Amino acid sequence: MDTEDYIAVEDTYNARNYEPLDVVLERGEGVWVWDVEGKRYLDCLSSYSALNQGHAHPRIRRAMVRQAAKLTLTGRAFRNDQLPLLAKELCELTGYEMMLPMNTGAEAVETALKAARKWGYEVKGVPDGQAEIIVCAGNFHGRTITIVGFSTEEQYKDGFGPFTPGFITVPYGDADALEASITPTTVAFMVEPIQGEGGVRVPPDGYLKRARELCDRYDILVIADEIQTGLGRIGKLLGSDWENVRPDVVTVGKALSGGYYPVSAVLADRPVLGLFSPGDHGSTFAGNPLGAAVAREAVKVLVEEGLIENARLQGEYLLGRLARIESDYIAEVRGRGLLTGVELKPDARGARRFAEALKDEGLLCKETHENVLRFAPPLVITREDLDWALERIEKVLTTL
Ligand code: IF1
Repeated sequence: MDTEDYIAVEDTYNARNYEPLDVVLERGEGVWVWDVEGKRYLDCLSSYSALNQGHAHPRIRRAMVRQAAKLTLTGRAFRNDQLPLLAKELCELTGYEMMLPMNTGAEAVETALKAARKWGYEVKGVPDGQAEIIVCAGNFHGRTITIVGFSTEEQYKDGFGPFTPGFITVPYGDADALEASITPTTVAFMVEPIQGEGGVRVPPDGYLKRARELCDRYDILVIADEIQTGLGRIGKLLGSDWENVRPDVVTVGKALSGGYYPVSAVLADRPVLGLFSPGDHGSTFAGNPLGAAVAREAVKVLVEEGLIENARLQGEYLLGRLARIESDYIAEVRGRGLLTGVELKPDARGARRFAEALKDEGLLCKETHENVLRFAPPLVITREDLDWALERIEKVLTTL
């Protein structure tokens, strides 16, 4: 079968909830992937930051194969020898007292929202059923009905109502608007250190610190959704580290998987996660030994191979080079670490055609919000590979 054959089969049997580029991949290694025709591409999406360690990292594969041969799933009715070690290692690395494992990012976010509401009722004393959580316009936190209910992207909501009450939306980056929206029943403020899908939007310096101060003053939990910005993506262990802000609750996912097996988690101290009693919450695969073994190795690789620092250094270089591209199409270059976006002017007629042209040049990236090209390669990328990518990005942005 060739590319067209695979596309025809997929489009016959698979729901069309994505519009992928017409490239059919069959192998990946590091920053490179190969399609079924044997053509090589540099992956500048990293599966939306789930491949920080690169494709098919050998250490993580060995950890997965070794555990797969021993014990893959027990159900949380019993204990296993991997989850305790993941919990300890993740808590020691991030400085939180407890973690609660889930599978996908959306599940970690839902868990964080449940924890915040429970804390609001049992600790803050908010009357039952009246908890409010403040979220940001332009957010992306997942695709469940509760989460899309507080999205400001109409398409994510269209046809899926009615939605969960108790969410207030404020403009991203505006601490005054945040303060104005706080009420006596506000229990949490959830924020992404950088809005990925929102178009790689970086908030004003000091925004997270101001939000932290406001939440301290009004006894409100700060939930940082680090599912995309965390685990090295923007050049720090957690995105909120850039402002030395310590959220009360952190969600992680994506790269916790090492690109092998979905693992997500909520991190917080005992006053929050200690509120869960047996039976309050759960999930069939959450905390399974296979995922825990993979996540342990995925985190070790991030730290031991210096990928967080590499993301910071290579990201500075990438942003600097992108900012110097002289193209009439470019409206703005923004981002941090290896989460970067190039916003195109309206007369560029949308980012998709540039992503298609870059594919033909051997570089895979994703357009977001019509006119932003997102460049987010695996954190293992070298300066040489980055130059290879930049040569093609510059060519397409100056000649299309
Ligand atoms: C899609 C992008 C979108 C996330 C943050 C939670 C989740 C995500 C900050 C949910 C997931 C993915 C989902 C995927 C495309 C991608 C994405 F921003 F990363 F590019 F959509 F906004 N918090 N983001 O970014 O995690 O349940 O997917 O494991 O849904 O199209 P998940």
